Amino acid sequence: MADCIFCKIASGEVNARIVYEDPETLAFLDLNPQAPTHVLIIPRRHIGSLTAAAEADAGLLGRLQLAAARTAKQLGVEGAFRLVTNNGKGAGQSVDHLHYHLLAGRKLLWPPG
Ligand code: DGP
Repeated sequence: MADCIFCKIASGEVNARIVYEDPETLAFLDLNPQAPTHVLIIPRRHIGSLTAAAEADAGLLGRLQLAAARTAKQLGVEGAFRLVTNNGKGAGQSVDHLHYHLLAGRKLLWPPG
């Protein structure tokens, strides 16, 4: 998607602090961190949101979660982290490219606000 900031990060056109990558997924530091560790995990291919994912994306969705777990281990936060996606504007989604937030390094309240 030409005007998608996360597609531009995935293609290397826009810089980001990448902490994990494989052929299908990418993890990079959030520009506006909400916790000491705040990483975004995205598919390289554009999918607008979780509800935009198709049956054929099932494998990719699983690999995104494995990428998140690997990233958590790499950053030493595998014992306590939260993985969350905001789906839709009403839930706080501001970038229309599927992404999971990996948050760690502080007390994480439940329920989230
Ligand atoms: P959400 O509100 O759930 O759609 O989360 C989008 C996140 O993306 C938000 O926490 C800020 C982050 N973000 C937006 N633009 C950029 C960018 O250009 N670079 C990086 N690293 N993060 C970005």
